[in-house]
Amino acid sequence: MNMAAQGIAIVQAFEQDVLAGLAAPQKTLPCKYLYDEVGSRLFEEICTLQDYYLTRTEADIFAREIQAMAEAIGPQVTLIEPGAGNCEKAEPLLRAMLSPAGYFPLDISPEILLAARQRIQRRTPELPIRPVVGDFTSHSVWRELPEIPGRKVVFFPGSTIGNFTPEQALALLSLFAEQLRPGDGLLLAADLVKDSVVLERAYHDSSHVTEAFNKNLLRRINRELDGSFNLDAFAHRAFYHRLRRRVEMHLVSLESQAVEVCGRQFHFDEGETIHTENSHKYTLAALKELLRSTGFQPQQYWTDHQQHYAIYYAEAV
Ligand code: AVI
Repeated sequence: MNMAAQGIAIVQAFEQDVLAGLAAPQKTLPCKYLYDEVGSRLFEEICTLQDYYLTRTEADIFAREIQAMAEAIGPQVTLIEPGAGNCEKAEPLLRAMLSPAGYFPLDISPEILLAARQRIQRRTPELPIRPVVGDFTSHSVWRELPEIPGRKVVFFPGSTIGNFTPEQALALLSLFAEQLRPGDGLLLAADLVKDSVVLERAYHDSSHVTEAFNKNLLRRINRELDGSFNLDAFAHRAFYHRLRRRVEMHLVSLESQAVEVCGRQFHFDEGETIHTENSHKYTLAALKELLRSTGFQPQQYWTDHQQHYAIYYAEAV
């Protein structure tokens, strides 16, 4: 599929997913749709917030351990990054790696990918870079990758794995494993279970940026799907669910109301919510188990001194 056709398919999927999600008994919207242009900018702002410890903790681990990670990955490896965005995390890793053989970023946004390719190519003109546009959870996108002769490592930073339910995480890592040969690798970052006050502050920040990020999804539906959401009639809610080990993000209807999307009406009771995101938190043991059960042999992990966050290197078996 070319990039234009992929763009159309993504818009159609948005409409179908929103209509199905709002018709479900627990209204829900897939969190991948939080990232339109404004949403992506708001997420970048979230990453700079004091309350949102994840980004800086991951950055500190990378800064301290990048050499050890590059050694674990080994020489002449092709790095594949699902959900690469602006590819900023891969750049220092590629620089630390010994003679990287190539870089394949996968993302749904062609503009961001192409800008990133230009930037990286300017700095490392000899590195083969092949961006692939599409949803990395779909098998078809992986088929767009050409045959890679040498070793490959899938790089999945940002604790994006947390935004998948345990079943979805199993399916996703199995999908990664299917692309790999024995001895290929996976470098996976995940946020760890911790004090619920710390977790809830990260998703209900004092500057209200996460609130704007969550509500922007309604603004996007209004714009792209002819929606009639009144943003002031919804509130942002984020809480840690101890049993499910996840922070849930919701939009709470502040009144009984009807909303139109694509000419269809949806009723909201006062207090009814749209579940917009899960952010699962892992223990080190659960992470190891997830890797083992999806065809990987965990090799090594790096963490911060508070054990708030972990980056695991595992090899495909
Ligand atoms: C992208 N992802 C790992 C973020 C997270 O922490 O789950 C998305 C996010 N949602 C609210 N704040 C950040």
